[in-house]
Formats: sequence, structure tokens, C-alpha cells
Amino acid sequence: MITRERQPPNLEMPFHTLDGAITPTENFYVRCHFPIPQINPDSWSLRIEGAVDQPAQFSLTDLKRFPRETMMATLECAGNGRIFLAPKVKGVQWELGAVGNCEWTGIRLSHLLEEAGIRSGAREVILEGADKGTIAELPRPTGEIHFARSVPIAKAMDDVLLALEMNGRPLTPAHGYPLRAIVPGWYGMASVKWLQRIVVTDEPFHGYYQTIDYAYWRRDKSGPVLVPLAQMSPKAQIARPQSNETIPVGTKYLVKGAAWGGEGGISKVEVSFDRGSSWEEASFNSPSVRHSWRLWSFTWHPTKPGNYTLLARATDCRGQTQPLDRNTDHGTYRIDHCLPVEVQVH
Ligand SMILES: Nc1nc2c(c(=O)[nH]1)N[C@H]1C(S)=C(S)[C@@H](COP(=O)(O)O)O[C@H]1N2
Ligand SMILES: [Mo]
Repeated sequence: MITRERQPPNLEMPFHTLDGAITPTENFYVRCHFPIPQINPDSWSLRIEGAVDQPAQFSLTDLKRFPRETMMATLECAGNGRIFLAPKVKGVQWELGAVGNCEWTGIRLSHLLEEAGIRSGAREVILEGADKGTIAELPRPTGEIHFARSVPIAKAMDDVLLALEMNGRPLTPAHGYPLRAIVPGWYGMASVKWLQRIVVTDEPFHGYYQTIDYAYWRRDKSGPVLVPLAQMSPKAQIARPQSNETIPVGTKYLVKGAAWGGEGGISKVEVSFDRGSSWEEASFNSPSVRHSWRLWSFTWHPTKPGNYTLLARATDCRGQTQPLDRNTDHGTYRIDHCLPVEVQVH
């Protein structure tokens, strides 16, 4: 793992080590805003409150009576690829490895919400983590805050999972032990770790991590509006070759990577060897699973020596294709344009 920050731990997978559709837990990136909270599983509980008929509290044993489910889902940090932005911007300088795909096992958030009984008029569900700390940069609230994000009721009732396990083992402390949310298809910040409280609200939540932080400018008729980051954009990344590799002329070279995001899954990946002037279609090496990445590859026959800029781009089932150029309205997040891999053929 590449250490981007030691305390709190912020680690990324060296993306060139991509090998298989499932990211082993020890290679799964770690993104923490605050120190990992010390949680005693025996005294831990999850509270549900707000616009519900029956506020409730669940211990780990209480959660055992709900049916378990396993789903595969890709998490990508909204700042993944930030190191490629020019000019440089603040924030963790992720390269390509703040993304991973694994199997999450737990219970549906909808089961807990149904039991608590959502009041009519409820709009959002706030997920709060047990981690807390102070924010250094202005603007900021005074004192300690918890990491928290909200999802609309429809998403909460549809497919949000409260995960106890990752890749068949209890969550590790860094990944949210004992319980975390998995919000499939959304950037990682929505998948709140170390869950301790769920608040149903009848108003949109304007917490720190979806206004000052983790928001972007969306253009509409009235002009740019600040909206919380949500769905992951379609994105393909190249794992092989790595930048600055030298490739012998005349060989068959397997270019490979992964693609995820967008609505309804990835339907096409293309590769360019000339900085986007022409594109060739890659083949898929794993099936289309909703909210999970797809591995792809392309056999390249470089016949002329020289410097080459490789790009990859993904298209989702709705026909949305990754752009070539950076959308600066995305600020320091949602780095979904094609990222170059420079190689030398000799
Ligand atoms: N409680 C809490 N949840 C959190 C975070 C956090 O700092 N605290 N980081 C978020 C961000 S920005 C990302 S990208 C994912 C990363 O999950 P991982 O560390 O398991 O890869 O967790 C999200 N959930
Ligand atoms: Mo993130």
C-alpha cells in the first residue's frame, strides 16, 4: 500500500497490482478523516431516531435477527486521481488506487427503517460515524464534529447495505468495524464507517461533509448550484502499463484495467494510443454486475518506436461516456476525465 498520510491512516492500493475482480481486504484503500475510533463490540449500539414512529437501539446481537445479504460493490473515493490535477489542489494526493471492489455482507438499511417506521414527509436518512475531530481549515464549525452524510429515503430503502463483513470476514477497524454503510454506486464518502446513529429527517441535511466538503457545482438554468457528491461517474483506469514503462517494439502487449460507475453498469471501454485521436474497443474479462467494476483488456501491437500516451474511457448503459477534459466545476473531486499513461516503445 502507498501511505498518503500516516495519522489518521490514508492508504492507497498501487493500482498496477490490480489482479482479479475482488480487491483483497489488505489492498483495499483506507480513507479516514479522523483517528480510527476505539469501539468495544459489547457496548456498541446503533440508534435510529428522528422522523420515525419507534426510535430504536440495536446491539450487535440484536442485528443478528435480520436477514443477511451479500453484495459486490465498488467504492471509489471522490478524490481518486487528484494527483493528476493541474494546477495542484489541496487534499490527499491520490493517484489511481483509492478504489476497490469487494463483497460486503450485512443487512439492508430498509429492514431497520421499516421496523422503526418512517413518518410520512421524511426525506433523508443521515448516517453518522463514531469518529470525530476538529476541522483545521476555514470555513468550519467550532469544536468536534462527527463524520456524517445523508442519502435520500428512496436510496436508503432501495439498496443501502449495513455491512458487518468485507470479503467474508468481519470489517477491520480501518474499514469501519463493527458496522458501516455501503451506498452502492455512490462515491465512497457516502459509505459511512463506524456507524453509531441513523437520523431520519424531513429536511435536506446540510452537514459539513456534503456542503463545505464533498460537494461540486452543477450547472442548471439558474446558474451553478452547489450539490452534494453522489453517484460515481463512469470511469476506466489503466492498471497496465504503468506510466514511464518501456515496451519492446513488435511485441503483443496486454493493456488492462478496470471500469466502474455510471448508471446501470459499464457497457463499453475503449483505449487510445494517440492521446484520444483514435479509439479501439477493449474486451471485458468479468461480467457486468450492477455497482461493481468490470475488468477489461486490450492486446496492443506497437510496431513503431516512440513515445505514446495511452488513455482509456468508459461508457455506461445509458450511453454516458467519460470526457477527455477536466470539468473544473467538480473542484477537487469527481476526477472522471481520461487520465494519461505515458510509455516509451523502443
Ligand atoms: N465515519 C467515517 N466514514 C467514512 C469516512 C470517514 O472518514 N469516517 N471516509 C469516507 C470516505 S471519504 C471514503 S472514500 C470511504 C473509504 O472507505 P474505506 O476506508 O473502507 O476504503 O469511507 C467513507 N466513510
Ligand atoms: Mo473519499
